[in-house]
Amino acid sequence: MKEALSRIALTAKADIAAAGNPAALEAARVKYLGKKGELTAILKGMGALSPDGRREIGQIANETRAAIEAELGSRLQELKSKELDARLLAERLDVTMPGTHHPMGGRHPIQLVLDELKEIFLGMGFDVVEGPEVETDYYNFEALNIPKDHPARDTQDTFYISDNVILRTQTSPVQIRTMEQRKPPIRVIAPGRVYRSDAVDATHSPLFHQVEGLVVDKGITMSDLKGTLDTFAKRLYGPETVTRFRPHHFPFTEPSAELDVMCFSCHGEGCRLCKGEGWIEILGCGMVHPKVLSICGIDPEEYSGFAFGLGLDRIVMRRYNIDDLRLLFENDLRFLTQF
Ligand code: 2NM
Repeated sequence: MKEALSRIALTAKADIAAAGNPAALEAARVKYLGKKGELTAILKGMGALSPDGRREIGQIANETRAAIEAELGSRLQELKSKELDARLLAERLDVTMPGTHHPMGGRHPIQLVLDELKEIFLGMGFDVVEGPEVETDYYNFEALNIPKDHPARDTQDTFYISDNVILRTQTSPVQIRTMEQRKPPIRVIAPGRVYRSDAVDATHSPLFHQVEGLVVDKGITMSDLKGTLDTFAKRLYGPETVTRFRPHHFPFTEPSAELDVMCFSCHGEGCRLCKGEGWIEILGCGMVHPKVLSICGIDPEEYSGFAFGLGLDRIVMRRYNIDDLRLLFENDLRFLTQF
């Protein structure tokens, strides 16, 4: 029995050392100390021994058991700390590593300038209104007193979806809808995308942006138009800005004019920026035609109004010194991140 015990001590020691994980270690424990274990079998067999033999073997058996338990305990500690080391290694976090870069979006230059224009007109008591980009012939042309034979209606110039449905060529239909829906006093600007059948080049695009404005009330005159638009030009380009109104023609206004600002680069001398003119055209305007007011259900005997329209893209190009309109529509981040 002594021999059996020392053999058990040796094989147990080897099994415990070989156990690579807690489950294997538990199997080793059961193999030696479990109810049907090898050491347990020896203890059970001790009944057949003499009292002296029982004392002797019992002592050795207890020492063997204590030794196995001690080895199991220290091996378990060893396995646990190995497991922890492995986890720490696997989950290692290098807090000095550079973080993941999440690029921030920014506003498009067209939006930046539009926000400036909105701020100026909101400050003068205007509302911002919007309307559909797909319009009917009626709102885009008919209600604006644009006759059937007007060149703007040519299929060469306008995108037709059907005979009566088109992509709007200006944001004026939004002003018409506003006059139908609101009672004067009306003070609105209508910014948005507009479409014309143009080939793309450095100064033309089939999609561009307009901001139109409309004021209707009792006693509105050309002086209100001039004062409002001169103030607008000074807020946009600075208080030293000099403006002039030139007579023009639009079917939907009478009288009509164009507003120029004196070239801020050459102060009227003529240079590259103003193409030798000394002045830069910034918008078209006029007193709303009485026919247009009537069509919208507003009595031209009681009310009058003025309206204006400007091309946003060209103002953006001048503001940021952009020489090619296409840059505004290509969405190249190398360009867009400069604003
Ligand atoms: C312009 C120039 C002049 C204009 C007129 C109207 C409306 F609806 F009241 F008749 N809306 N926009 C207008 C007037 C637009 O763009 C160059």
